[in-house]
Amino acid sequence: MTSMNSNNEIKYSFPEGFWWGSSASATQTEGAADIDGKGKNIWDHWYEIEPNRFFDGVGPENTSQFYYKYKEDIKLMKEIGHNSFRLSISWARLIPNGTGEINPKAVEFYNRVIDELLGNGIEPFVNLFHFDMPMELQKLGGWENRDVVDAYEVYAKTCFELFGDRVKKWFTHNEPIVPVEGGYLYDFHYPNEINFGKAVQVAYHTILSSAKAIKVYKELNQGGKIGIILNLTPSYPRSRNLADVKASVLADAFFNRSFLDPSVKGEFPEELVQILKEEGFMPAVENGDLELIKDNTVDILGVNYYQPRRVKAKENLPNPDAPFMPERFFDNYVMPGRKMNPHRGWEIYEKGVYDILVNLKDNYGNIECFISENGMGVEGEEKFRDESGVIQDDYRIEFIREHLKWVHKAHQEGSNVKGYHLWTFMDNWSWTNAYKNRYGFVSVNLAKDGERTIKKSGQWFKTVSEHNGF
Ligand code: BGP
Repeated sequence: MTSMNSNNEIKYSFPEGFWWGSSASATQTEGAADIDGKGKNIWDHWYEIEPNRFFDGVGPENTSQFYYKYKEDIKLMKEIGHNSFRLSISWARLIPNGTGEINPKAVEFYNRVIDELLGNGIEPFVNLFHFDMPMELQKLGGWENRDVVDAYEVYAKTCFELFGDRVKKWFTHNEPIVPVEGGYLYDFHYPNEINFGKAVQVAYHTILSSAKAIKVYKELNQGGKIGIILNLTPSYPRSRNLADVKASVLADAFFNRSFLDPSVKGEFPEELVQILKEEGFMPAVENGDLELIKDNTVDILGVNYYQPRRVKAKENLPNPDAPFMPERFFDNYVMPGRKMNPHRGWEIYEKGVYDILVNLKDNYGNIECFISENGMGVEGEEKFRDESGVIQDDYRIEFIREHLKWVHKAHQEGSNVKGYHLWTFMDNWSWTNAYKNRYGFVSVNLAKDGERTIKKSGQWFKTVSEHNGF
């Protein structure tokens, strides 16, 4: 068996109760985007006005049909050894206008999903926001507007009150830096602006919203845990030359510590604050905000890790007329000889996951954490399907196994890491990339009404979960 060494022994054994599972998000899996009272979110809207921005012109209307097939899907989760699964609630499904009336059909749906998971011995980890701002709130400026922070607080409280009797792991945001980057710096999320000042305000309001949701959750005393999920891509310098090291420290401050420090320590990285002050980009902060952020930090941290970021000192002086960007302080660096996932064009650097966990142990109070996303996207994965219909994804098994070895080592050295969730359970719709890159343990055949088939990696994962190691 691939999961064991030649003596059939478990070489990498994980602590009792380790969370084995996967993660997903509402907009990427539910489908049913326009029925049963769901309001539009920014993805529905953007697709309506610019379908050409989406791979193969495929939009979010009917993604993977989890809304209809959740029973079948949860059965498959159980079959491949899941004891936990992360999903997100669609804000625009639950509260179609973002504020105001609750959609009873959505309450029914999420109740059924939560109960079905629990009934199958799978703990639901529920995330409140995965890139999907309700359109009615985006019309007001989305996270640029402080009223949206208040609307989010009400939405979060509604979710805790409706589902918190059964859901004991909550997350306020998934990769909150991504809507900042996509929507306000690099043009891959709606509203497609390039405006550093707005990016900072959006980031600040997102952090504030997270602290407010944490406060509300604690006040309700439901006995669970609440955290945030961050993509903590480490920034490695090209060399030990001071200029390269400085470039990596600043890249880290912009892309990791911007959310990590306020979420875990309740404070902002000094280097970043200094740059914002010097360049005139400090966000609007109200009295009491900083205390609120300080007092309401996370209990638990989800870590998403796909690939490292490598940087070097700038080769050229920045153009003073160009819009202000974080890249004013570093250049991206392509390391010669790096290991690649050729099917996605991303570097594979397994030790990165260990470096993140050690950093959390040494510099963030060894906060309780888990790997909330890690995974291997493969374009054109159908070509790996054999005659029996199973995708032979040995490359994914190797990818997961090699990362897990480093997670195991970090745990041996004292990291407070509690689980591993793959991105993702089944192939899903991934924003502008739509169904281009496949990540699932389970394949979804779009030509056959979304037919599900467990991949070889799903079968392998079952043995890992059963043995709590490999
Ligand atoms: C992560 C997101 C996921 C998913 C994944 C794969 O950053 O949290 O939502 O989209 O990336 O992305 P892609 O399909 O672009 O390879």
